[in-house]
Amino acid sequence: MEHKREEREGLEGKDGLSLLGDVPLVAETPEELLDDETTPIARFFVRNNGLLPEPVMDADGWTFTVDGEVEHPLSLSLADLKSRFPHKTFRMVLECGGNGRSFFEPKAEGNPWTNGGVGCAEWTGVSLADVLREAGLKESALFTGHFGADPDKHGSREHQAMSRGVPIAKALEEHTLLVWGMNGEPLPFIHGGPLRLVVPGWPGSLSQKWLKRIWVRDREHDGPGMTGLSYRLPVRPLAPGSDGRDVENRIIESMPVRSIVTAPADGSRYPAGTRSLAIRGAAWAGDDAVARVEVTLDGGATWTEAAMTPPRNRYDWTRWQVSLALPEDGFYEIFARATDSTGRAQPFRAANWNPNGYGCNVMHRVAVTVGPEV
Ligand SMILES: Nc1nc2c(c(=O)[nH]1)N[C@H]1C(S)=C(S)[C@@H](COP(=O)(O)O)O[C@H]1N2
Ligand SMILES: [Mo]
Repeated sequence: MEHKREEREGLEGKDGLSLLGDVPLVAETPEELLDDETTPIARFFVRNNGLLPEPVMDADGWTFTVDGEVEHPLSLSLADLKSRFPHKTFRMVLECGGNGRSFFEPKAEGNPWTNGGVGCAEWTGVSLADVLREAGLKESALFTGHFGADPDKHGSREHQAMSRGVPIAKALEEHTLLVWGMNGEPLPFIHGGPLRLVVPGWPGSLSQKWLKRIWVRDREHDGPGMTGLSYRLPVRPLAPGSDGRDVENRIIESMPVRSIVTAPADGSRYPAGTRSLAIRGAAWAGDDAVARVEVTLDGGATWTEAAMTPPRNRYDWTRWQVSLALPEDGFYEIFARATDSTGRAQPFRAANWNPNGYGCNVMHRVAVTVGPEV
């Protein structure tokens, strides 16, 4: 697949991203640029469902509201958030629900992500739970609904570009943050600054950018992105290519286990006689932990377990590395397979086909040549 790599409005300061869409702006990160422990802002993917909101001059003056099934509806500025609640910083993976979509056969609807709709940044803000506790949840509080300031892709301000939400238990996790800082800097506008949600482990679409309102609801939220086939998976496995509109489905919660090879880059060439290959990557598993990562050079005939660097905190990714002996010159395909703490591993072939192409966690393939081209 050919991706254009160029500068676009909204992509200033970005380095080497592949553009998947212009309006709305969507750009992913080639796997080999995800080789840092903390993904630099310059390399962090961008996913917009609508147009950009108005530029913001006074970040601390940004306000948002909490209303619905609460005892005391709140209207808070970013300055209030910073001064009234304990600050938290966690390094956490943000991954688009459609990451990996292009590997489904037949093709699924939507942006053709390869493996680069993901990044792992240090997010600074406050726990949404602390703010919801101040608002006082009623017993009827079951779900959140998230609203941002961005107009939809036709520029309409009456229609939300996207408005998703989570069951209250997920909203009350300590790691679900209202975020104003990314990698120690003010949250960049393109990533939702001045204020966004980060709901780790679940589809990135829950992490509302340019956050203006949290509507606490007494039922599953039904904004754009919650109904029909959006961010839902069929309850029973579908035959690839099925219509899928009339089958029972439910919202995606935790994202599946996945690993990427971040070095070497696909297509790398090594001098003849090279007899060992240093391989590195990252792995993550939604709400779960990564139990192990294994690497094969022979299509799965033999596997070698990689060494893992422990994650800093829950929802951080796990960096891994391994050095493999090369028996001779020639062509090698590297596959990395992560397994989560419940024993689920990545498949060799995209499984769980669904019409909108969510949650594809097929193993990443990287081909390298040692010596002259064969
Ligand atoms: N307001 C708003 N928030 C949004 C979106 C959007 O279109 N509008 N896109 C969502 C999706 S689908 C993803 S994957 C993440 C991407 O965040 P990023 O652009 O900072 O990488 O933001 C989410 N939050
Ligand atoms: Mo997304």
